Amino acid sequence: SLSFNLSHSRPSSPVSSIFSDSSDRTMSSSSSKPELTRQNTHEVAERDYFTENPAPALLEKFTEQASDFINFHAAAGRRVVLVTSGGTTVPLERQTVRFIDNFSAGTRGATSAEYFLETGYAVIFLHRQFSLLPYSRHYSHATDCFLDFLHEGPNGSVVANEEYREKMLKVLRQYNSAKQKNLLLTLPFTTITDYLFVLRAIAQLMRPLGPNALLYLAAAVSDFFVPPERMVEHKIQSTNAADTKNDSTPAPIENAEEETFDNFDSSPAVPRSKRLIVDLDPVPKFLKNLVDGWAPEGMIVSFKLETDPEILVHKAQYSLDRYQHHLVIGNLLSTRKWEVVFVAPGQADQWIRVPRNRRKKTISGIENMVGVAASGGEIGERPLDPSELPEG
Ligand code: PAZ
Repeated sequence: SLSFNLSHSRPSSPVSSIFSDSSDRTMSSSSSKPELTRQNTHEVAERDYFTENPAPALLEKFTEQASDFINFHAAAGRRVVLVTSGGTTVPLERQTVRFIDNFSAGTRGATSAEYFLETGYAVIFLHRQFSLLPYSRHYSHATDCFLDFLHEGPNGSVVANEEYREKMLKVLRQYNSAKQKNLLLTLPFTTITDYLFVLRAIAQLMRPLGPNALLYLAAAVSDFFVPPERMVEHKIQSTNAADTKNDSTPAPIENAEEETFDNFDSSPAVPRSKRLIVDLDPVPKFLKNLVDGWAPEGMIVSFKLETDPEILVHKAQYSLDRYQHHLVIGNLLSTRKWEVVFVAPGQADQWIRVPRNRRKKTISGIENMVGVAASGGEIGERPLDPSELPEG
């Protein structure tokens, strides 16, 4: 079994480690209280982001639901985990036709939520709308249509097919038990801004839980977005046909040779006027605000996804140093279903992987991974070699 000790008290964050890069020093050079200035920078970013961007329509309702849920479990002395799951979208228009998205299906989050429930946690599942949910995930996004699990029984009833019955009954019982005991609250988000508003509200509500609060941040959160002042109201047009709607004279036909070209490409095949150039700002990094302000006593576990094995551990370590939380779980896009690396303060990195004989290329690979991390599995000091992975 795994021996990975996570101390609940966070490492202290000395000023020297807060000011770890030169840009931070520049920001603080005029202040006699540098740590306050750094703190203010995060507070200002938070204030600006949450005043300039629109709150989701259901924020109040979600806050009320989460508050009731947390109070209910706090009264019972139960531990509560906030699991975030799935990808956030970045809308390109206010009346959104197009948006940028990412690959995450919510497998890690939905699977982990089931394991947390099994261990006695109450779970707030903050997930991308229509991504995988605990329990229903076994059927909703399966390769076959969920109707393939069923057939018509006597007297107009619907019956599970024999071969699925045992597992379905088990999953159904677990699901009903979680529901009856009010142990699972599911709240959806779509955009990056919706996500951040609800995350902040719930993290702040969890504050009174102290060390009984766990924040498990598995959502794939966009690093870039279109700020509100640059977002157009209507669908972005690909021609100038709409310009002529109140005008009887036809729009001039563009002569590609007369166009000015942008500097992204020295010999572009398509003129700039016909391209869609998307200009994104960085999303402020709110992990510092979360760790220091929103839920300072909670245990905070973040995930780090990379595609380049050379930088994964370094980036996980960097995140830990910068935000001073409890654990970063690193994973690579290509191997995330079979192994992760745990990076925690003062401990050697641990690669935890599904044993070779269970490393099947299936949609539920993450099931194995989360189960292994919860109950034991292969532990290593280095990432898997590609030859050790299932084919395909
Ligand atoms: O949702 P999924 O199971 O397809 O993928 C899980 C994951 C890779 C999004 C998650 O393990 C993760 O690394 N989340 C953090 C991503 C990041 O912002 O770096």
